[in-house]
Amino acid sequence: MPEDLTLWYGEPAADWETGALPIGNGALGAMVFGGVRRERLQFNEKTLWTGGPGSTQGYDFGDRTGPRPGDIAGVRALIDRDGGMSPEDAAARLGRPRAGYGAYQPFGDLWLDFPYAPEHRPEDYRRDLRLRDAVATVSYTTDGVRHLREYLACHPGNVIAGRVSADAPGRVSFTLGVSSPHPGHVVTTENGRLTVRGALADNGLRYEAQIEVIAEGGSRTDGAGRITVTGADSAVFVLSAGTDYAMTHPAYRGADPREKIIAVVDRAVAEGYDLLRAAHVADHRGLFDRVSLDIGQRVPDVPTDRLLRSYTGEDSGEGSGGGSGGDSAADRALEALFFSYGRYLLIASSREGSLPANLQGVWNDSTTPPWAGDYHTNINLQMNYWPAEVANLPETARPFDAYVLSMLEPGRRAARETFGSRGWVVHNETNPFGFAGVHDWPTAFWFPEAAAWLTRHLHEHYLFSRDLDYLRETAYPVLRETAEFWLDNLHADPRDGTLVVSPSYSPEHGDFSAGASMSQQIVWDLFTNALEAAEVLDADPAFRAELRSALERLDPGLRVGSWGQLQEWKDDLDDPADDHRHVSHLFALHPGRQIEAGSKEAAAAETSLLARGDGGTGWSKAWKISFWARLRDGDHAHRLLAEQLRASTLDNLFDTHPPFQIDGNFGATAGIAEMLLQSHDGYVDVLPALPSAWRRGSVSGLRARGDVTVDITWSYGTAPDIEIRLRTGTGGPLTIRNQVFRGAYRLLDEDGRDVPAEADGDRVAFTAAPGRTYRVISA
Ligand code: FUC
Repeated sequence: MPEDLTLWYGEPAADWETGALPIGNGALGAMVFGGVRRERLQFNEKTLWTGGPGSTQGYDFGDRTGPRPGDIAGVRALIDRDGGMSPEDAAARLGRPRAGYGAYQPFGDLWLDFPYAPEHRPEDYRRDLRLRDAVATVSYTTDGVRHLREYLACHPGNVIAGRVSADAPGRVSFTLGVSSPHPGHVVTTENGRLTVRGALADNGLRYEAQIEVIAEGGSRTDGAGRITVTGADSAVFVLSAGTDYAMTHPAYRGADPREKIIAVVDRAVAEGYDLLRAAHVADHRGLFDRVSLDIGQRVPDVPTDRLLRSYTGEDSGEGSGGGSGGDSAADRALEALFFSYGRYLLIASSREGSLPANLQGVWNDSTTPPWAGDYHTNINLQMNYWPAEVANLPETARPFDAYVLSMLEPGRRAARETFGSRGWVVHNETNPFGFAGVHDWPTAFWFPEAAAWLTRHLHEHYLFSRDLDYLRETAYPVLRETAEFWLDNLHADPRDGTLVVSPSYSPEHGDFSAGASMSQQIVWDLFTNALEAAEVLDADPAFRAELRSALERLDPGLRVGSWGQLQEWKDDLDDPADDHRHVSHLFALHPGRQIEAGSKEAAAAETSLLARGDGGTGWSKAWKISFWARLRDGDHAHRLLAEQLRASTLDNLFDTHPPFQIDGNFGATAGIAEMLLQSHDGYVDVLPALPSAWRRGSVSGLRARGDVTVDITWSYGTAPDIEIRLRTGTGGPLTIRNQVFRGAYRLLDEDGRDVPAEADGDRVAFTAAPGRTYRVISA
């Protein structure tokens, strides 16, 4: 396990978005600035939202005022007649202004003021974020004394904690205060504990944070809204925060947070910082350490902002370790760090017991964040969870499941009232208050396919884990219900009789039409997954028959157009000069599995991708890494990763849309995993898209569908040298693909015995026993 997975800087952060460093435990998050005279920790609690029930603007989940089944049929008829409809016209007919939708809110700021004179200059300043520990530190020397602060967000304890220390006794002095951007909040101080309490003006949501300061040696005094530590050897603070939000429809309110927060802070104080820290590091490493990646990196002794600025993405040649293009081993270090950072951020922003990671994970400093800091479901929320399974963090996706399940009830009502159908629906974007309706922004209000796209994640969890109870009890019921929505809503295209989605809108691009490729591909994916799940469970034969016949009539949404492109719409309308950031019609390539590498549709997808180019927003580049990986073009995938690092990554390695939007971090981590391991096509594809810049390396702990954990060590010199270790869970038939099977190799069991296998070109198939380790080595 490389120890050097650290982001570090030689100065305090000047800016929240680009410089401060994130810590989080899923529910709580903080951005650490690392100032010397004035430290700022801007903090969040993920349920602090305006909008929803009780909003002064009024709130109706988006459904009561939404379109009616008749409106939708009317638009469908017009599309049948005219072949399409402009987004403006569609929005005028189907959209409705939205009220009380709300936005994710910052909670407040913790300030630590240190009594240094203004002209004071610290020496040897450093702040960092150690990804393996999930601890942020700030250190500097002043008057010969080394000062150290560290901060962490502990999931087991549900607190943010910090420790301020010095290497000489009695040298720790500061005043801690708290501020909140929300009018009407009240701060009180008692026995070293600050309490911030209030209710949001918009919706009455109650919030509270408590921060206790404990000094070792010296003195602690309560002031008005602040606590001062003087002459201590060290001091610790613990903070917890919460709201009376509950993920329960329709009220979305639970108990006042106070009692829980008191208990949580009391417990943390009683436990003490050392135990808290140990529990935190153990908990974090239990997840983080499962995967490690070595792509030939050598971490140079330069701060991360400089590492980023000197990044070229180039491969300066075997063994040279540097060249005209820059230091390639340093480039590899940034890439490996970026991969691990995505895993770190997912652990920090998505843990059981809170909402899923939103557009900014859990970190937000604005009362009017971009896109409300919400759950966009036409790519963004899904992308957040792409790394969860393959990068061996399935626990982080449980908040996603809980959220999807919580959307069923409001989503059913929206399906019934607006579509007159079974199933459930959610569109382009949603909030924590069951918003299942539409708004009226023409290019981003209509996307009923979102529910199916969300549901595929539940099915994927089964594929990776082979957890039949989960499939039976959690995934399948949702798959079934989502499929029912589309069984009720598909429309026979009068042009050719195929079943199409109509009205259909390829996200944020072009006109409304019938049967846009992405719509069709998502429905294909949903029906195929639901059918597969029902077969595994041997459930619902009549439903299976219905799905099979619908799949036969379904327009598959895969058409090769006049310039060899994969068509985005049923009609051949694609413009080869168009570089729009959404490449939605490649859903079938990734995350879907309808397009197989090497097929004519894959070639068409490649033509489309080349035309769209290597630009785009942060998330767009991240998605393209996975597209190219699925096309097995490792160099092009790597080029997109390089584009993302060069032009869509901030100094704190946050992805930028712009502005900061976390989906690209997660999408890039998933894309890198996709370059190293794929398993969507019924076999474990080892190093399917290895770029030439990663000639030598190893990765361990990635997960493949079929409940398999994979470690790979490779070296491509004159002859490829590879070792693949597969650890099986449930076992069963297993097929592995890699170039090694074309040459001399051995497949061995744990005792070093050859395993009988069937070889076919670049694949071997064998039956794996449960809970065993198998090894493939090139001979
Ligand atoms: C989708 C994208 C935008 C942005 C927004 C949050 O609508 O098209 O680029 O990422 O989500």
